[in-house]
Amino acid sequence: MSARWDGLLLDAKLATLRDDLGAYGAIEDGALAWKDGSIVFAGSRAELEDAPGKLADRVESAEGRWVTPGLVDCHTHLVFAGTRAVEFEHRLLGASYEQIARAGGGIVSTVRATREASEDELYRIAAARARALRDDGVTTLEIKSGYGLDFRTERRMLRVARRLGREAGIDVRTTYLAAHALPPEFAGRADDYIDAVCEWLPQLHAERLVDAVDAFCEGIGFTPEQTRRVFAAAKALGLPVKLHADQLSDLGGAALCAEVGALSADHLEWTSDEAVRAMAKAGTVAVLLPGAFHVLRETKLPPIESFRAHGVPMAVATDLNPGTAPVLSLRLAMAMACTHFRLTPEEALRGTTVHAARALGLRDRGTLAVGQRADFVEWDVGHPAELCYWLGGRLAHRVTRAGR
Ligand code: DI6
Ligand code: FE
Repeated sequence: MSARWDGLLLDAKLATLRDDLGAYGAIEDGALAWKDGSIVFAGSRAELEDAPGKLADRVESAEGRWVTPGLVDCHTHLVFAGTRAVEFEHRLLGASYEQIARAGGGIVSTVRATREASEDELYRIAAARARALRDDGVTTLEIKSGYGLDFRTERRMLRVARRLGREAGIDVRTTYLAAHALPPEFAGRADDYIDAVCEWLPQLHAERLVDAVDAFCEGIGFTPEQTRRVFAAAKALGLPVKLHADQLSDLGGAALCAEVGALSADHLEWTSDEAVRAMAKAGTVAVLLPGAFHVLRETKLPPIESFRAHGVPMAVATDLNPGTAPVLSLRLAMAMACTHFRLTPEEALRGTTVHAARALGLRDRGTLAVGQRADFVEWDVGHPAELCYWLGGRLAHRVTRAGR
């Protein structure tokens, strides 16, 4: 086997996001090389030990572009049928998200449409969304179930997510979110439904369809007690957990995440300072979802200052879903994290790379460093802050995943 690198990119400004360097972990006269899908060199060009043509089979120029790690969207619900555009209109006329949910609309209306869709149909719809994300820099994507709420449809959603991972040019991590809402056939019997959710999990896990387990812990979702039961079922199978926590009220979801060692707690608008301290101790990532905050016209901000003060890593994700976040661009979520939550553009970029990877339990991506996966994006920008500055459009010049 040749010792030469597969590829070498020159004339690149690297935003490595390594902590040991300055802002953005920047290396302005940078070179990036990879072999067998992993980064083998990420440094300044002057440190290359030989002529580029001798080092690598393929040498290319980034033409002075900024290069970042591939973006990671660590919280999406992108497999679903139908839209909720009419519900959007109703909300603008004054109905609240909770009122619509309690009246049998909301999540349950997407469940009806998703149950009716075939696997191929769901795949086709979802692939278009995955493509939109990938084309603007996303190389790793988390996808939740949760619009089936019965065994067959939860399974179908997870199968579609797996197929996206095989065929859509993007890495996919799946999350089982059957505890998302109460399906009509279980009306008034939430505890029985949670029994069913826990019973379905081992079968889906045996089919290798589940990488993690999530729940919606909320007044219109499930109680902390019910959430604990779902987490126990996950733990019995050795699966990591995460949670939709403290989005519309403080039910202690983030604190529960810290207690059980969850990968992440997501949303967190109502999270208390005490819970933030517990998250810091436990190493739980705070996943911020400014798209849902924006669409629901929320005013209660997540405790950003407190996350900073206690060193809780903040990730940023689209939450791509038909109800609260029809967000087809991770960069747009980054922009909203800056404008609504006052993250700096560098924090937002760390939030969709190194911290997002950590929210998925992935240590092999999220920075440009030797040994990391060769997932990277060449951007048509003059400064990395532009990634958060432009609203919409497409800035990714080229997206490389595992060196290809
Ligand atoms: N929180 C969310 O933001 C999504 N699910 C959840 O538990 C919204 C899902 C939807 O409205 O369809
Ligand atoms: Fe969500």
